[in-house]
Amino acid sequence: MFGKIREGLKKTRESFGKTIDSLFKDKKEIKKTIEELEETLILADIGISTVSKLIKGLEKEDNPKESLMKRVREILSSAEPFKTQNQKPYIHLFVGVNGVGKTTTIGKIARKRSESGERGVVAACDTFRAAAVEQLDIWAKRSNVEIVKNLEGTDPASIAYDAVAKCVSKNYDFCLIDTAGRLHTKHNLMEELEKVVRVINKGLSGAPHQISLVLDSTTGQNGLNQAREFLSKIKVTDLILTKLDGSAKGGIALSIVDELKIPISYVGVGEKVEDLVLFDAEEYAQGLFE
Ligand SMILES: Nc1nc2c(ncn2[C@@H]2O[C@H](COP(=O)(O)OP(=O)(O)OP(=O)(O)O)[C@@H](O)[C@H]2O)c(=O)[nH]1
Ligand SMILES: [Mg+2]
Repeated sequence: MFGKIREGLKKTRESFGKTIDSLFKDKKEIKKTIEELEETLILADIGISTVSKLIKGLEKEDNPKESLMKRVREILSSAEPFKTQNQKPYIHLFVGVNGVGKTTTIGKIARKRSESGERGVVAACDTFRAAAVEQLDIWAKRSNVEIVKNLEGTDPASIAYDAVAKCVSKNYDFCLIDTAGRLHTKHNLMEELEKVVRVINKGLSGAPHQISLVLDSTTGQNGLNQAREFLSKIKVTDLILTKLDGSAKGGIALSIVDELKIPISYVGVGEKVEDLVLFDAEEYAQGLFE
């Protein structure tokens, strides 16, 4: 059976993998091949510094394609894999720019946790759009979890606080906190996020246990810039790469791991509840090529 990550990488593989294959099959001068390879890697949204690592001295290798695949594998497994801790309640915060897939990802995780017998809440701290709360409400019902949402005039931090307090008092297993999409360049919104984190920590020492930055893989290198900004403001623990199924820019995962040294925890490969899978460096590397 083919894995979901491989399936999600179909578009990337069709442009990237196929080009690389034909590059190495053409009996051209190896120098020329490496030059073209460099271009292909950059076009697949792998940043320049990572590309340099991938191609350095490749022409001297006995089997350049094999060596390239090995290097890709090494880079993808270079960040310490993300491990969920066993805290109860487990407080998990989701952040990211607009429309990347935060709410959908929360819905998927809520369902998984609920199906495995855990009890918990989702917190609708997106107070900008009424529709955002409704969207989370639908997921909550589908997943059979409670939702904590705003009363008139409450701010995101106080909703997060209420949600955490509820989980503590009811001895729940998890709390998934949704936030409004925000541009990483908007200073006041980033400050609001810092406040949410602070207030959660007041509600439960050591929390949030996980802060996932959700990135849309179709945005490629721009996602890397977003990540840098978020990382400079809050303690992001891991990245969730969504919409891999619609993206030919799956190469971005290499830049993320190589440049930010932050693990990818999950990969989103579609809109349905089952379309969220744990990141697997080996399957990802393989899926880029074949
Ligand atoms: N194809 C595909 N679509 C996805 C994936 N994840 C999310 N989406 C879709 O992306 C769109 C935006 O998802 P949301 O979950 O609303 O994104 P968000 O980050 O909560 O957006 P804001 O709250 O507006 O910032 C929706 O139409 C989702 O169905 C994925 O892995 N693959
Ligand atoms: Mg949302």
